[in-house]
Amino acid sequence: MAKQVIKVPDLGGADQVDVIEITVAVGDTVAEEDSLIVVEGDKASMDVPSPCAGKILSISVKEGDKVSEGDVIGEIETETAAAEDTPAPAEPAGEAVAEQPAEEQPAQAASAAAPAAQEEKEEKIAVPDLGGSDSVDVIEVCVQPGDEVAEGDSLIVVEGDKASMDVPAPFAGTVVSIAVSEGDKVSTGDDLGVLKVVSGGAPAQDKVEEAPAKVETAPAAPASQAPVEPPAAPQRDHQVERNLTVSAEVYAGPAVRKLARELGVTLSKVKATGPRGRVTKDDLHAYIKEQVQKAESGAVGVGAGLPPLPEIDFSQFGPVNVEPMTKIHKVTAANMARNWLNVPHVTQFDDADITELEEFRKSMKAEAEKRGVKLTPVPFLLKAAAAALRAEPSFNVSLHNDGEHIVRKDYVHIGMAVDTPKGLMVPVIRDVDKKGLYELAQEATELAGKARDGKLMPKDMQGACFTISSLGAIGGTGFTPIVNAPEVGILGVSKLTVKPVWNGKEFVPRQMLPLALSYDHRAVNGGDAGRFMTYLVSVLSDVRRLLL
Ligand code: CAO
Repeated sequence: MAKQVIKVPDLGGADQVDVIEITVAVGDTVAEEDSLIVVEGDKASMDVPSPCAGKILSISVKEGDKVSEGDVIGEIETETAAAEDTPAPAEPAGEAVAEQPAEEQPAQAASAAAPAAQEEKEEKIAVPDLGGSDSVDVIEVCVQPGDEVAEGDSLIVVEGDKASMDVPAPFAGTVVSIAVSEGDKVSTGDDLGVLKVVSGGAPAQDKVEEAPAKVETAPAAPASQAPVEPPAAPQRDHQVERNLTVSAEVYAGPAVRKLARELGVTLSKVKATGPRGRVTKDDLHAYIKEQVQKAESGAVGVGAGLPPLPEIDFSQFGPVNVEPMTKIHKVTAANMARNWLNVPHVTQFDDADITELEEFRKSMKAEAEKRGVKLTPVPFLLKAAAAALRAEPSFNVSLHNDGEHIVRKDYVHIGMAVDTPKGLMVPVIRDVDKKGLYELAQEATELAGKARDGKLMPKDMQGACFTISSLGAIGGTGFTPIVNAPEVGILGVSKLTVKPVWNGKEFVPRQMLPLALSYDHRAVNGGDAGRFMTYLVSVLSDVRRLLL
């Protein structure tokens, strides 16, 4: 048995990188190449693998530390006889990496040396030295003809078995053509395309010669060949940026990591299907698609980072019958979940004294029937709500998608919740403020009939500014309706009851209509809601106000 000091290997020129993860603990037995720590530079992360199999004796770094090449990571007790014979190297683990000095690396430019003149010139570019690995996959083509690139910008990303790297532009210029596509296999010296030098100065073809990026791709590379070979000079940064991250939890390339960061996806949640458990771009897309589908279906627990409810087999408690939900039911479920989660709801309550309204309505019933309409409280509610929306326009708005504007509406369309055998539907009555009670009664009856017969067209259910949900004919003393976003308010109407009301001298029986006004507190303040409700109640209590 022998003790060996483990040091930070060559980081491809990057210094003072952050230790973002310690993947082993003292006492752990590790195999060659098992990840010890994960470090992260400005743009990419990489693991530092164990140079040999053995038992971790100590760890000298902690998460959050900054490390550079040669810093001590810890100590390992080697297991093998060979290791025992070998004195613990004092060199960094990276020392074990097969060094390939820059000067030994072949020039990759397929073109002639660049002229120093100011004239524009097209230059062929070639795949640089891949560190002895041939036939690596092109996993990303980062540019297209016409793109302007700066020296060092990524042209393509290639990936071998263990690492990926970008192939940077050897000089600034305009991409004339790209000779490879995603999925191609390329080797050192292969034609990559043509770059046109942007302006004065030689295309630094010599830079490619000086600094060919390298990547270790051999799947069976011994531990001593860490996944990162030290490339020469300036392009080493790019190599480090593109190294795959291997950690106990996630194995993914920089491009996938970047995309995950942009999309706010926690990579550890993504099911990996790539070689050796690598998370691929397709995996990421599949994960996002799944999340979107779940969210759209209103699946419980999806959204707002809520933990999902456990699946329960109800048959264990008694006989059950599992039936498919109707399409309307599913859409309603998704909408309700979305609105409930997105809209900060407040619900305000009041009772409207509709004793006089009821007297008037009943007195008009016969006449209404002669006209072929049924005069229920709903047309009055529609008319009163329209008047309130005009009087208190703070409710006749929607929040703009950009989160920075309010859309104020100069029309008054009101949705009416209809209970149908297939589920809840909300047809919309247009320009309610411009229509009379008979017209509204007729339209409400027609739309409710269409809803129940499944004959509503999509346009019949669009464009509402506000919704009325009346459960008056069904019963209940009150309920808190869910705002139907992008509307910002909804009125829940419950069953009219006769209540004793104090008139200053005595209690008198009055017909009181319970109202519940839910609103989106992002758009509407309590004061607005109070005014809206007070106005609405005053109109319902004395419908003559509608004439004012
Ligand atoms: N209190 C007491 N009685 C009421 C009432 C109330 N608030 N509202 C209506 N009524 C009475 C009507 O006057 C009518 O009685 P008459 O026949 O004696 O006149 C009776 O109840 C039945 O009315 P209706 O259902 O035929 O018509 P409506 O205009 O009241 O309602 C509609 C139309 C489409 C709103 C209703 O049929 C409906 O589907 N309501 C359910 C809405 C719903 O599901 N909301 C919940 C959505 S989830 O938030």
